[in-house]
Amino acid sequence: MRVCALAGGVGGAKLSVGLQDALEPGALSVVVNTADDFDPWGLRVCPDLDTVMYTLAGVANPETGWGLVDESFASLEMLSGYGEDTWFKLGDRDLATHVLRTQRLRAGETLTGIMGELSRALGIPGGILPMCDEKVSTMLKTPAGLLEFQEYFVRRRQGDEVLGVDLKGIEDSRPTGAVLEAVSGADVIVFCPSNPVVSLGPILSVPGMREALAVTPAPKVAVSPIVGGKALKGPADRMLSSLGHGVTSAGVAALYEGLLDGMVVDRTDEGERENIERLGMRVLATDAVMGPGPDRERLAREVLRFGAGLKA
Ligand code: FO1
Repeated sequence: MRVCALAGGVGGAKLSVGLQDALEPGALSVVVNTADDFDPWGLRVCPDLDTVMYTLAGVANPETGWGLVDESFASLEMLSGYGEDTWFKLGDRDLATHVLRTQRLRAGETLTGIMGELSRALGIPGGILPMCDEKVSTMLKTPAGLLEFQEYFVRRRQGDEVLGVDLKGIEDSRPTGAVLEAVSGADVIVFCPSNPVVSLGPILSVPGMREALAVTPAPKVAVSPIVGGKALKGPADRMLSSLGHGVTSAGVAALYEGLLDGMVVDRTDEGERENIERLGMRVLATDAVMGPGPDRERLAREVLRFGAGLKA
């Protein structure tokens, strides 16, 4: 079975590693949000791509979910000594990824090609696919003005109310050939439990992506990132609320209306079944909050079984 997953950062990476463990080597492609990318000190940093890559390679920091395990921060301390503001914690080993990626981008290689090489070097059998090769930047409208995503997320600790989302550059982007192949060749498509606004939102906003998903016959299933009215991680609940969406699994399902055949929700949200079914989706209520280790593969297998049965 070939599977194409759509993912943001930490939450998407968790389910992706479960899918990788549940599938034959090479059967998983993960299409990853790149609208969080930015360029501190002139280096192209791609937080969601790297989070997925490090997690699938088994080298992610298990405490934060992002960055590398056994990391040191001597370079950052040196930058701080020069008087630089070091609010974004780039580790010494992580820096190697950004240095190499930046050098290769400047040499004219595509982000897709570079991530393919880096992830193969780390021993990942499947594909880690940027949503597009063009630069797209999430800009958030807040009472404090327009904020770049990492400024909002890391520097200001998600403390600002989000009043709007602008995806700078999205109109000039398009799904890569690798993304289109992964979508059209998949037997099941999985929307990971990532933030529907700023993680999966940008992927679905790449012109042509919704159409590619709509025409492929594979069943499409999402895992809700909202459980009992709260986000599993990050500011998704507050963002959904301030942008006028329901802070429920049904609210998330509404954002994916017309695209999905099924939605996996936590047992806590069994009561939302009818609201979701009204949107034309089937519902699986299970233990959708992933614990560590094998729990990820357990949920991945349940999602795949549910997905595969949807069009049978
Ligand atoms: N998240 C933080 O909360 N603080 C950090 O200092 C930080 C550094 C960082 C470095 C590299 C990387 O790939 C990710 C990093 N993240 C950090 C995570 C990341 O910025 C966010 O989790 C995502 O952008 C949201 O999906």
